[in-house]
Formats: sequence, structure tokens, C-alpha cells
Amino acid sequence: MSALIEINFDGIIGPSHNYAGLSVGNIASSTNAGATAYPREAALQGITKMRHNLGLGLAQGFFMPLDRPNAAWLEVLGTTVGDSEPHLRAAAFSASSMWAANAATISPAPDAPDGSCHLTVANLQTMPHRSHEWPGTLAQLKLAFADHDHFSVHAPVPSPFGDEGAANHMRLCPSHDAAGIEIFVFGKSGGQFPARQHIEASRAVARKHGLGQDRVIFAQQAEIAIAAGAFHNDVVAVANERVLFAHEQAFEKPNALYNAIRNQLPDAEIIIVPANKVSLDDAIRSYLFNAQLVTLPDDGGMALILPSEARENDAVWRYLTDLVAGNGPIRRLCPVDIRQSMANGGGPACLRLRVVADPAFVDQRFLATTEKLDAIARIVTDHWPAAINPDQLCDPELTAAIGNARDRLLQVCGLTELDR
Ligand code: SUG
Repeated sequence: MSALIEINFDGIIGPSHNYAGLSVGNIASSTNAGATAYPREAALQGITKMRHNLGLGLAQGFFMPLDRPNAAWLEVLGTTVGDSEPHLRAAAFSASSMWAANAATISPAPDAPDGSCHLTVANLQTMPHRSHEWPGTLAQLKLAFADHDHFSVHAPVPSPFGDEGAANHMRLCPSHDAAGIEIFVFGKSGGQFPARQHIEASRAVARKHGLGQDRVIFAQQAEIAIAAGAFHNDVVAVANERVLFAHEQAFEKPNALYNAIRNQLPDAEIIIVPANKVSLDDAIRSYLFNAQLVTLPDDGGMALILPSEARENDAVWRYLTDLVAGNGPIRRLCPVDIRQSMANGGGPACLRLRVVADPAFVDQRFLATTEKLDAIARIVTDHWPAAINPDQLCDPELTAAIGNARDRLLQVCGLTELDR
């Protein structure tokens, strides 16, 4: 008998966290380019979010930060950390694997005809600093989900088809452990900004996961949403069980999508936030939709775990307080402070990868308890750099400190096989 539940795996924010302005089309990343980042504070904020979610009675896991700077990647480019051009060095240093929603696309076992939970690692090929994440991520997924009776971990979709993982994928289902429908959201164009998720990649993932035609919907992300800074669909929409919570301007053909959802899942509840209540700009600035929409245990209804920025935006907070005062499925608002990640465009939903699975079949080293989070927080407090400015990235002492910090974390988590 297996008990399938949703487990949220958060990326632990790595010791090289910095603001180099690497993501074109990500307004926060561009706005904060060159600012000083605080990796220790950033990682502690992420750990506090995990503790908060454990406290709500939710299952929590985590992934290790990848080895940065990625010297092997620079070597393939014929250079080194010391000699590379600044933009390549910054790309090699990025702590971007913290945003675990971009690690992979997951189709839980009830959706797949072979009864296996399928995971395809994302190639993230549109952004140079993210394009070299997948080998490290794949190594980690193969370890965490090594049980071949329950999980199938797939290699990335090949270039040139961009795949950004779960950030462009939503699942609707009567309950996590029941068969559902999977919505793959691709982009075609985003004005001056790139559309990162290509339809060829979405279709390839759905095929590799063996999803039947009746289980999948492909929907185009609205061009105006990408152009306004919604570089991933999860900046303007989020789904949980039978609820879709989305901005009115999230999709290119919203009515076609809503009709397809209602056809395939008549019980679906679609909550559309109108632009005259919350503008696309306010939605993107506040990251209201980059919330974790979760089902609370003990019939507690659903909660939105939101960035505190959502509370600070009057229009957004007014909308949300009215929403939870009504009779709908979303009953609770939980703001969390993850400002360090937010300043690079990563909200609560970006920091986590959702996997519906029986925790008993996951490598236990990746599952969180309060005690483990205490031990991780100690390592962070003692070894994560307090501050990094992007112009310090050529400092060999900083490189050594970052490597040492990660080594300590791998040791305390018993994951030294992920070394380098
Ligand atoms: O890919 N930011 C990430 C943020 C990812 C957010 N994830 C989701 N929406 N699921 C990105 O744009 C900024 C790095 C920098 O500028 O240094 C960055 O990569």
C-alpha cells in the first residue's frame, strides 16, 4: 500500500547567491543587478520558509545547492574562474539552482499509465547561467528518486527546445493521489523578452511521461504577460488539486483553456483575478501568484504561502483578504519573508519542486525534519558568506569559502557523493 502525498522540495539557497542581473525578462533580476546580496540571510530565509511549512503539517524536502562556481563548465568554454570574462564568471557563480521549480517537470504516478512517477530534468537552455544546471540537478534527482519501482528520472529534452520544468506546468486533480490533468504552458513570443518554454519541449515531456491525450492540455502563455515580466507561467498562475488561481491576462486564449479544463475535470474551480482589481504589473511586482497553493491537513482547506511583498501591495492585499473572506476553497494567507530570493525574481513557488509520492520511497536524506533544518541552519550561519557583491566574484578567497561551505553542508546531510 502506498500513501501518495505532495512533498515540496525546496532548493537550499547556495553560498554564492548574488545579484549579477543575468536574467533578461526577469524584472527583479535586472533591477537589482550589481546590488550586494546576503547569502547567509538568504539561506536562513529559505530555511525559515521550510520550517513554516513543516509547522503547517506539510511534507517538506530539500535539494543541495550545486557546486559553484562551475569550473568544469568554464573549462569546456576554454577558460577558468580567474581568467574568464566577467559575464561568464557570473554565470558560473549563479546560485540559480535554488529555484527548484525549474529543476524538473513531474508527472505523478496516478497520471502515468505505467504507474511510475516521471521526472524530466529541465534543460533551462534559454539563459546561459541556468543552462549548466541540469547535470548537477540530474545527479541529485537520480539519488533522491533512485527507487526504480516508483520513479522514472529522464534526461533533459535536447537543444534547441527550451524547457523550464515545473514553472511552466500545472496539475489539476480531484486530490493529489488521484489521476489528474496536466497543463503544459508554453510561450511563443514575449515582445522584447524571450519565451523560455518551447512547445516542442512541452510535448516531448508529455510523451516521455506516457501521458494520454485525455490527460494533457497545452496552453500558450499570453505574450503580454511575458512582455510584462512573467518569464515563467508560475508568475501569473498556480494550481492545486481542483483549483486554478490565475491572472486574467495569464494565457493567450484563456477561454479555450478554461473550457478544456472544465471538459476534462468538471469539478475544477477556476479563480480568475481581474486586471481591474489587480493589474498585471501589480501581480508581477508582488508575486501574488508565485505563492505555494497548498492543501492543509485535517480539512483545513487551502492556503496561499505568499511573499511578504504581496501584503505590502494595497490592491493585492485587498483582493486577497476579500478572497479568503468569501466561501471559496482558499481560506488562509501566509506571508513569508524570502526577500533575498525575491530580489532575483524567485518567490515561494519558485523555491520548491512539488513531487507527489510516498515519502517512504524517497531517499530519506532529502526529507526535512526540524532537527535537520536546525543542523543545516547551523552550517549556514557558520559558513555561508555574509555578503557578496558581483564585483567580488574574482576573489579566490571567496571561491574557496563558497566551496568549503557547500562541502560542510553535504557532510552534515550525508550527501558527500554529490561532491563536485
Ligand atoms: O530563471 N532568476 C531566476 C528566477 C527563477 C524563478 N523561478 C520560477 N519562476 N519558477 C530566473 O530568471 C536571476 C539570476 C541573476 O540575475 O543573477 C535568476 O536566474
